[in-house]
Amino acid sequence: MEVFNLSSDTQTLPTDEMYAAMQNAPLGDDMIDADPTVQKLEAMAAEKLGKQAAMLVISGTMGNLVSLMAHADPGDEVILDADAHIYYYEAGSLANVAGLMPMLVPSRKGFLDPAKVASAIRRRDQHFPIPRVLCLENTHNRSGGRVVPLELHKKLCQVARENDLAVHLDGARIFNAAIAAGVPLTAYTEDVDSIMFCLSKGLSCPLGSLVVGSQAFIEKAERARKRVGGAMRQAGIIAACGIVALEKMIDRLADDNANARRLAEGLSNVPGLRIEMEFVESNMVNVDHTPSGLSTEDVLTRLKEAGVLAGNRAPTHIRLVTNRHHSSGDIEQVVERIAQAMQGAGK
Ligand code: TLP
Repeated sequence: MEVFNLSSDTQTLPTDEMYAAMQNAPLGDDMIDADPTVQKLEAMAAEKLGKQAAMLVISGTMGNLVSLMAHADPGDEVILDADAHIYYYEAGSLANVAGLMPMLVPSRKGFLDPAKVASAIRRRDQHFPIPRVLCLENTHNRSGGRVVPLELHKKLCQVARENDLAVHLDGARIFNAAIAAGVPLTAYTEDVDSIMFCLSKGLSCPLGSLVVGSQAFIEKAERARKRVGGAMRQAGIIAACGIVALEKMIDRLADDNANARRLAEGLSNVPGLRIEMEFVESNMVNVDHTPSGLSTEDVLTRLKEAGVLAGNRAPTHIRLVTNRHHSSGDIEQVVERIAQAMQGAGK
């Protein structure tokens, strides 16, 4: 039986063109005198996002971490959503590696309220840590890939600006966001100081993320990358895939977004499952299985037995993420298999 893996878009495998690019990439020692393929990728990324410079890192987690280390000193404060990936899924590196204080502001399903952010920013006073950075995330992972609208994004940046805070955008899936919002990518990047985006998700690279910002910021981030052991040697092997990704893999993310919508529509008719359709905006679907009366583990096991792998959002949800390995026909099959697997559960 063919297995459909919708646990994450991190499951994507390199394209044939990526394998060929890896083999043919000119290489050098990036820690000493630069790797030409890395340099080419970094220049492309900076240009695409409308910034001066970029830096390749091995993961999104490292990209977020070194960005924050470049923006703030130990003891300083970072304002972020309690559901932000940086806070929730990055092993506490914000605190235990960078030494930064999180100031949590609850979001409404991924949407931060500018007024709440403003009131969380403490004045300069010796009693308080110094607030330095506001972290945004788009698409917003824990809310099921929601796309923060441009108007709200800009308001949040303005609040940060008015209060002398830098803005870091965790844009692991920023291309999915811009495509879904129907705006140019730079509309989301022009007001922020740094962006991390991932090559290793829908863009299909085996690994790698980019940190993008001003020249001065990237110089600081390079130092932070070195401190955490992330400076690399012949990293052109990775960058070669990234170049293919930026040239060929961005536009097709619209298919992943459309397939997630198709999937959500199909699953909304399955007894035992509930989906908030207005939150299905990019390539993810958070599915509430509460009406089924089953535990998350039980739902995941039923799906696995039916050849569908999903992510765990216990205790009430599973997560399904579409990627380039799923055709629209596959999505129909996935819906059928899930409907079968859930038979007998719920009303
Ligand atoms: N997200 C992964 C898991 O960690 C949950 C996934 O499968 O979605 N920012 C955002 C918004 C992310 O979704 C992720 C990865 C990261 C940062 C971290 O990237 P990596 O996994 O490359 O360290």
